[in-house]
Amino acid sequence: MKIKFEQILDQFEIKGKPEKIEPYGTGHINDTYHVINSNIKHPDYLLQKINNHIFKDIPGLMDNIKRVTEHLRNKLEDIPGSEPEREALSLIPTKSGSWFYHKTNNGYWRLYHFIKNHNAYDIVENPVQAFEGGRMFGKFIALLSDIPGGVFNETIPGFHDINKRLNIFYQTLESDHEKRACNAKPEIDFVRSHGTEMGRILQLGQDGKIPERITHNDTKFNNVLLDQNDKGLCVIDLDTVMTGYVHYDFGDSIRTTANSAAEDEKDLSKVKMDIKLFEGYAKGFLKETKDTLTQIEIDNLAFSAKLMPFIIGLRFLTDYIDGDNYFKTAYPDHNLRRARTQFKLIKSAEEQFNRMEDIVRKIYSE
Ligand code: ADP
Ligand code: GN1
Ligand code: MG
Repeated sequence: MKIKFEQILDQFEIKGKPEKIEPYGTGHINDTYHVINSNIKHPDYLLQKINNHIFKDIPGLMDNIKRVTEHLRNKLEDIPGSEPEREALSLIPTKSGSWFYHKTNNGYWRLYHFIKNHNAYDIVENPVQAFEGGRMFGKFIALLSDIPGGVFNETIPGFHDINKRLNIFYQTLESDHEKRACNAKPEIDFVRSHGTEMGRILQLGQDGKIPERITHNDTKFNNVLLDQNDKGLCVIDLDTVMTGYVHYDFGDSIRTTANSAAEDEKDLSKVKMDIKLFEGYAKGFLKETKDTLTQIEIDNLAFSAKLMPFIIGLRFLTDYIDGDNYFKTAYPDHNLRRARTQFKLIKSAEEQFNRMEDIVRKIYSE
């Protein structure tokens, strides 16, 4: 069905006149478009069709985003030298005063200011970029630590709950309705042999040994924008901001930041945990969070760099076996390839784990 962009944009309080609308970015979940304004005096916009197969409570999700963006803007206004308009996402309201537009059979749409002159990286090139990413995601947790308004809406129930993810995996494997499990034997064995050890963070949380925090929960490196000089600019993709453990954010970032190759690299010999990138990210992240985090949280940061590739690799593998219903894919075994890179990254982390732990300890004690 052809999308009637003009009619959708007309619902929002926009300035100027849209001249061009182009698909934008490499996200796996929402449909994203850059709306280019005909008048350069007015801003460009970022239009998104929110994935309502994945997010079942869009009013709740948008309420979370409104709270987060407003709080960040307020905090940034008090930090000298900040540019709140560029350093926090800003939603454009609809003409009827809502933060999203919905029409039956036409999906759910939201509009942000487009943050111009940014860099977004699927692969990190050097430890300075890694540091900036770490600093931004660390600052994000720090700035949200005093957000008022109570509990967040849980936009995807049990999003990083390892037990739930394993249960879904084993159910999907049992049904194997696409007859794909036979193509993924080594990956299935990897899950079987690693599942138990991956319960550690959830167990620490359930035992009350690590605190719940407001976390981003989708901290892959292309979800932070850097400026044109590669200085950290803005944390984006706020759909999954909700209660979590700091390890979810640290580990998910390391998964993409310190992987020397792309998330879907076919040549597994290129996939490694790059220790310099790990160190760069950890330095940036701890610069912003080390006064807040507890000793047990710190002690488990390096472990989270195995946990998050496991959880996300498990989700890619589950989606592959299930017939690719969740993540956007570009070719038939795309999700299997993605799962393979995650598991290869874990193997590389296992080989260097003592060093990773030493690095975290050293940065923390400096
Ligand atoms: P998804 O959930 O599909 O990953 P994102 O919210 O991450 O969607 O957006 C997809 C891409 O769009 C991002 O990776 C980034 O490149 C770009 N993007 C998102 N928000 C903005 C914004 N406000 N300004 C400029 N670019 C943006
Ligand atoms: C999705 O939305 P995006 O592309 O930034 C996914 C993450 C995965 C990631 C893997 C809501 O992130 O959980 O880690 O793909 N987001 C959601 O690349 O499922
Ligand atoms: Mg994204």
